[in-house]
Amino acid sequence: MSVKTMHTAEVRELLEKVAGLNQDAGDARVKAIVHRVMHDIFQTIEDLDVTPQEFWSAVYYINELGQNGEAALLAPGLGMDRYLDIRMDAEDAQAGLHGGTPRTIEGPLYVAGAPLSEGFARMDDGSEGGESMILTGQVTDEQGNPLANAIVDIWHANLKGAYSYFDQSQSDYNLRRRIKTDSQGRYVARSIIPCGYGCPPDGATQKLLNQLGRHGNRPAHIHYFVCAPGHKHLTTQINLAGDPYTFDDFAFATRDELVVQAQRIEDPSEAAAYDIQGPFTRVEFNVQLVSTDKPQLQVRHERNRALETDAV
Ligand code: MBD
Ligand code: FE
Repeated sequence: MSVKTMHTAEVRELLEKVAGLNQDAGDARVKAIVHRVMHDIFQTIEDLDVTPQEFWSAVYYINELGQNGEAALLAPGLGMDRYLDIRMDAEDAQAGLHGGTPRTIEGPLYVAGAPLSEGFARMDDGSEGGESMILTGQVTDEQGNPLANAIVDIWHANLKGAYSYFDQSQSDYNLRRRIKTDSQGRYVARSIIPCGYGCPPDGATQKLLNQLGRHGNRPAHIHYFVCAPGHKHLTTQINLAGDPYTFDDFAFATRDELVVQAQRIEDPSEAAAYDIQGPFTRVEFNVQLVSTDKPQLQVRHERNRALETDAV
């Protein structure tokens, strides 16, 4: 069966009423988006001959996704976060804003208000063991001048790929810290090497990924927000080289410039300098921020975030 009804006056009028186009009340922008999206869904049903059975399974799938709180997890899995980044990169290029450390997606697991310290922070609570990590770097402007007092907001997973707050077995703000750079623009974090993330195997996101023949894994990665007055806010991540998923991330966040090679340090005197017993792994990530006088570009864009109040 392949009937065509999208061209009829009946369907056109239905879509207009659905989106409230014949009403004065409401929001014009929302109406325009809903009108377009519903049109495109109807068009998909027509073009692909979607059956009622297929349609209703999709409706109840959305319920399941919401019940699990996984909508913001499926989004990056379907490349939507990456697509928004592609658009922002293109907007920057069009505005002549070149250079700086590349952005990549925020992901759904940020928690606002992590402890803030100057120059150095220990991020892990010492409860897990694991390989000690010294994560360090310098924040500069495009000319390479150090940016003192930049805020480097870092978060990453534990040895199970789980994030504190969402994983209630971890202590508050475990593996989440904000560090203010020193006079040389430097930050140092002591933590543990994270493991990669995997979507909940019985969750709604993985269920759809299975039907697409895809896995739901991310490589070991570390998230960053970096900001400094007069500069563009940066949302990014680093991926640790050598992870089997480094170039096969279900969330499409890997960018070549953001893959870092960790370095094993065996020298006991270096470990002692950080008060670490035995060998550790050093990860260096330098950040270059792009200057802007536009206040709206100096802060992260709005989005629902755990524990976020007005102050950023
Ligand atoms: C993560 O840790 C993450 O960063 C993203 C984008 C999706 C799921 C888990
Ligand atoms: Fe993550």
